[in-house]
Amino acid sequence: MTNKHNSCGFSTRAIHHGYDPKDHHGALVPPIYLSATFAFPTVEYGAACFAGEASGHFYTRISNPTLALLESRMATLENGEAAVAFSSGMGAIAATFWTLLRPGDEVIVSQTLYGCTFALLHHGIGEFGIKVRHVDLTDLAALQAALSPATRMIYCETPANPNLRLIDIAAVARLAHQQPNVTLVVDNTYCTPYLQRPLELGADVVVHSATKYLSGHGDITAGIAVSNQALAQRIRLQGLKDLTGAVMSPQDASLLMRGLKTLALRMDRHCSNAQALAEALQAHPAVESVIYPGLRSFPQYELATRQMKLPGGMIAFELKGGIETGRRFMNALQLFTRAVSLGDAESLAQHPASMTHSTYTPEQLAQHGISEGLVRLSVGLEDVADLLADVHQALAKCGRNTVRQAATAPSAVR
Ligand code: 7XF
Repeated sequence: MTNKHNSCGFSTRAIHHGYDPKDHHGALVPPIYLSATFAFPTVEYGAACFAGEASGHFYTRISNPTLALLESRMATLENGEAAVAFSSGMGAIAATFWTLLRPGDEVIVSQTLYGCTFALLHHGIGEFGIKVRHVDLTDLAALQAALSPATRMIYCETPANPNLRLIDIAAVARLAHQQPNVTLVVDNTYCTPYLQRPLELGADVVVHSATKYLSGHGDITAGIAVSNQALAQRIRLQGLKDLTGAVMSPQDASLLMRGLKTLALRMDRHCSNAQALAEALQAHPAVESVIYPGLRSFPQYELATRQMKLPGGMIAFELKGGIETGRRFMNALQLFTRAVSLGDAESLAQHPASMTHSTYTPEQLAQHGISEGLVRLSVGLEDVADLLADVHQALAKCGRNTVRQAATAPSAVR
């Protein structure tokens, strides 16, 4: 694999790293190796592959040339040594948990997490003898008090889905590493390595839902874990190969590499569109509160500017009148699509309490800072004037009773 672009900038590496057309009949776009299995020249070579003594590809659940190229690109973009590709973000997260945790271990997790990660902790590993402790990781004294000799992992999202709370990765890493055998795992889905690189701040593993900004076009589900060579190899050989089998398809790896080529351009646009929308929402009399790391009113504005290159493409906000007004607002949107997921070219709106975070009970939602009235926007790549016009027309309508109308006419709901 050619690595002559190692010293180049982010976008150059996202486009070129690890590939030279000269080695592939001049093909500009890397070929997709669809093969599930790979021929052994001899029985002895095959046995050496299985013993870990030969480095060739032998079965796609363990490695494949197309996946290997994607993995090397993700590793360089996150400034890690190695990456492992998965069929979904949950595949990457589950494989990381199952690889690094054993019965009797404790995992410290931040207060707010994506709903299925929360479910995996409470209805998955939490039921297999692993103690899950939610700690406010913005409170370093609380983290210090929660760390015990049994702590094996600290896990967080920053910004958190959906309330955008931030964790100071460098500060948490310093505390984590005072103790041997504690791994800090950061879900970097909301930022991508273009906005934030947790490994440079001291994290040990970065996980992603690559379904989102990394692929960027809403046409695949995918996940990635990035770490040092030793940890990545453990996650590959245990978490991927044996414990989940959640391997990414080579076709999806090709689509993901296509997405990576425009990641920097897209993120710049997501962020500038989101900034304009957040400011417009904040200035509107129907809006109760807006959470966006690019607003001066954001409680962790200083941390956001220090830790993230730009404030991201996600906004959470509440309307006066709470969730009833929020529903009317979402049903009145015409350009925004009512859908979960995020990071697509299309702008999306959803209601975390009843959708992405419905794995929490109402009590847990309150306890974990996800309010009932919160509306989440994934700001897309459309023209900002059109997005502003859509939000303004929906805000103008949300005082009126459009709920019954939308409920009886589902075709009107995009
Ligand atoms: O398995 P997936 O590729 O869907 O990724 C899971 C996942 C992991 N981490 C974060 C921060 C995520 O946001 C996700 C998926 N979230 C979507 C959302 O919040 O809209 C899922 C739709 S139910």
